[in-house]
Amino acid sequence: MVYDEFKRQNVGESLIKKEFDSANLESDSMKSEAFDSLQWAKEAYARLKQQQKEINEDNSLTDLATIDELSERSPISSALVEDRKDFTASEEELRDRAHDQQTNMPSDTSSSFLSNPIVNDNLQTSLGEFDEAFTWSAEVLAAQGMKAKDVSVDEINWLGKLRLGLEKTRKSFVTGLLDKLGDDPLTPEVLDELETLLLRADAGVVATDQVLDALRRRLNEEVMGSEEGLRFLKDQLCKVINTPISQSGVDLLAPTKGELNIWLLVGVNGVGKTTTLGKLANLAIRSGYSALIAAADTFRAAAVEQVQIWGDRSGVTVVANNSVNADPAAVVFDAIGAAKSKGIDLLLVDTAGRLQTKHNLMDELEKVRRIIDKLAPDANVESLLVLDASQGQNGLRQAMAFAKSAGLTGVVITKLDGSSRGGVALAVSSEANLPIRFIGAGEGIRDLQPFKSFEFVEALLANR
Ligand SMILES: Nc1nc2c(ncn2[C@@H]2O[C@H](COP(=O)(O)OP(=O)(O)O)[C@@H](O)[C@H]2O)c(=O)[nH]1
Ligand SMILES: [Mg+2]
Repeated sequence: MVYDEFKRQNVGESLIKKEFDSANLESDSMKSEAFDSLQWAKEAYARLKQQQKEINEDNSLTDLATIDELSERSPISSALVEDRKDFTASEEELRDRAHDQQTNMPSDTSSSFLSNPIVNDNLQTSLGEFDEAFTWSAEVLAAQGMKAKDVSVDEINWLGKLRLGLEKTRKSFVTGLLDKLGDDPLTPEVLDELETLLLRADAGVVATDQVLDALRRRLNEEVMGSEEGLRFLKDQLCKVINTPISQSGVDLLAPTKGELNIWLLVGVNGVGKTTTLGKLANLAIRSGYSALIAAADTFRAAAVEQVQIWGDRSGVTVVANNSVNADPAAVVFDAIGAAKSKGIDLLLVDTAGRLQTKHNLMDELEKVRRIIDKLAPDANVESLLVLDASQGQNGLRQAMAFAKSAGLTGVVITKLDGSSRGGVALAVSSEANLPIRFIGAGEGIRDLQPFKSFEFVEALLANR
């Protein structure tokens, strides 16, 4: 049984429904006297510790194992080896190629992972201490209705990472607000302050007005204590972010098994398209989907090499054309052919993002879209705009130029770690009216997760 990370399947449907039906439900369960979140956290920790122990015992064996032996033991490495044998080259050829690529790695890309053996990417992440970070993450998961027995180390670690990543936004935003608020009831002055803070965090005018209007209306009706005010604020933020997600009819975006799903990653240079594609390929393999990558950023030779390395890290085949300035649409053409003949679930398409020749770029994207529509009219096509959070609303405006050519269906926000403009998630939802699908908070292969507004808002407004 594979855990589907796109759907977060073990969590069950009730969780997602709850999040959408009423944002208040989570807080109710958190406040309920019968529910002891510390006890929940302890239970979850004890279970994970035990699980970790078993994995470590297993790993001490795998240290000595060859890749062939590994493939028998783990479904992920077996998919990796299968795919390689079947579709491209022999294990040895692949290693040689990976080695060549590593030595040719362009200096402007992250190379921190190059010293790691490929298989390491697929090992489970490790459990940290039972500390405040763990209990906070546990509380957020419990509040969404998750059972202590269903928690994974990945979910806990991700939430910790997200909270840490949003620290800069939080410091300039929430800390000021919480100081101002203290333990007193909400006042109109606090709301004025909140307005400034939201705008400064790049939440945009539309979302800020919407949230402030709701707060002012509520305040006219009754006095709100600080805790109640904060909960109401969180609910309003969730509401803004959830609007386009609910409208899309899809809570969490996942490929449909047994059908061809084509996801295009578009956006300006340097925002993290290729990195996101690499992380998505890994997420797909970890979740039991077959995947294929089309290296359709043909503008720079280094771009193809970069994609190839990401493909190798997850054992996903990359369709590329190494000739100078090859036609991206031709690469996509080949990739769709290969995906169809292999019955691939998810085809990920990397695209170019140079702005200097903006016009050509838009033509190029339109051409890619036409090829997809013609060759795979029944495919589930997603055109995901990749946005660098650290560029805030400026980045959003620039990126919206892609909307028409690429037929955008969703957004991936990257680099939430180290950005003070995390509020841009609100601008994306309210101004571009696009559902946020994934968020990236780091350069590692696991530093990308399906987006959940509740977790995002909890991390954004965490107390510390
Ligand atoms: N800190 C951080 N860096 C990221 C993230 N996503 C991508 N990057 C880095 O951003 C740089 C550009 O990424 P790349 O994927 O090549 O961008 P592209 O030009 O849009 O394909 C690389 O150095 C990545 O490692 C993220 O979530 N956090
Ligand atoms: Mg790229």
